Amino acid sequence: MTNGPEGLRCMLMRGGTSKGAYFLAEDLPFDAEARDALLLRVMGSPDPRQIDGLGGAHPLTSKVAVVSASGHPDADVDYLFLQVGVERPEVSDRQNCGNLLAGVGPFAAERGLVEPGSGETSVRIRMLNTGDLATATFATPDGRVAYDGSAEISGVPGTAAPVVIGFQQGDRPLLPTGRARDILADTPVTCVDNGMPTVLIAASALSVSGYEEPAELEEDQRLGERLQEIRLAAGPLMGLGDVSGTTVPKLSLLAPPLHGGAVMTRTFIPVRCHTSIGVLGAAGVAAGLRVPGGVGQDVAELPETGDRLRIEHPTGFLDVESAVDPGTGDSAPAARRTAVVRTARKIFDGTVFPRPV
Ligand code: NQM
Repeated sequence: MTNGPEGLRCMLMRGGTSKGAYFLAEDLPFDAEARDALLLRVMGSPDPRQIDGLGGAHPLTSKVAVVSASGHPDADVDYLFLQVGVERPEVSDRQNCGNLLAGVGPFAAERGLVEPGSGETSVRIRMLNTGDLATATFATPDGRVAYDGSAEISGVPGTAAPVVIGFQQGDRPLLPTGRARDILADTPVTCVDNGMPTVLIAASALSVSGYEEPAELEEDQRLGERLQEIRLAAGPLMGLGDVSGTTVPKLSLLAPPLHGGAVMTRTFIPVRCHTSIGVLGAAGVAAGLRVPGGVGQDVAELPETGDRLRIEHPTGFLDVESAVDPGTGDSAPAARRTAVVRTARKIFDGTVFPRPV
C-alpha cells in the first residue's frame, strides 16, 4: 500500500475506446462498500459533469479497473471492472468491460505484477465479473511497455501499439434463453452472451433505420421506452433477474452494413447510445450473427469464408475474429473462438485526491 494520507496511487489509461482509472486492489479498501464510496469521490459522482473528479461525464469515461495477482491456475492477474455511475451514486460490478481490459496487461506490467518479456508480453487475465479468461499480448521492447505503434482503432484518433486479446468463454451458454429467437414486447430478438449479455434487435423492427446519430436516437423517447420494455422482459429470461437498475443486458440495433462490413450497429449501454461499440458487446453481436435462426441473419451480410466479422458502428468499425459451433439437435450453438485487436495508452500515473467526504 503506497497511498498517502489523502491520496491514492492511480493510473489513468485509455483502454480501447473508453477511459478509466486503474488501481491495484491493494491500493483500495478491501471492503466493497468502502471501496465504492471512495471511487464515487474519486470520479466526482454523482454529478452530470463529474466536475470534481476524474470521470469524463459519460459512462464510457466513468470506469474503474481493479487489478491484482491471481490465484487462478490459468491466470496471471485478476481484473475486476467497476462501472461508476455519472448522475447516480452507484458503482456496479454486474458487467465486464472489454475496452478497459486492453489496458490491464500493460498496467500489470507497469506495476510489476508480471515480468515483461523482451519483445512481447502475454498476460493471462481472469475477469472477475464473469469468471471468463482472456490473454492479452502487447509489445515490450527492452522489457518496457510500448504504447506507440501503428495500430488504428475506429473511435480513437491517431495510432498506438496493438494489444491482441483472445477470449475464452466460461461455461455460460451463448444463448441464455436457450433459443435463437424470442419475441419480447412484440419484437423479435436474439439474446446472446459472449462475455456481455446483449439483446440483438433489427433496427427496422423498432421503426428506425439504425444509421441515425447516437444523439438522435437518445432523444427518441418512444424508442427509449420500447428498449426499456424489451430489456425488462429480457432480464429474467436471460437469468439476470430484475434489470431495472442494472447496466446489463445491453441492446444492439442491427441494420444492413453500409461500408462493406457484416452489419451496422447502434448499441444502448443501456440508456446512452454508444458512440462506437464495446469489445464484448461486439463479440456478442459477431457470435449472434452466426447463430442459425437468429435475428442477425435477417440483416447481416456474412462473408463466405474466414472468422473475421467487421462490426460497423457510429464512428467506424470493430473487427472480431468470431467462430461459432452452430449446434445440432442435441447441442446448443457455442462460441468457439473470439479475438480482437485493441490499443491502450497510459495517460497519467500518480496520486489521485478524492473529493472530501
Ligand atoms: O462491451 C461499454 C465500452 C463498454 C463495454 C458498455 C465494453 C465491452 O465500450 O466490452 O468495453 O457496454 O458499457 O467500454
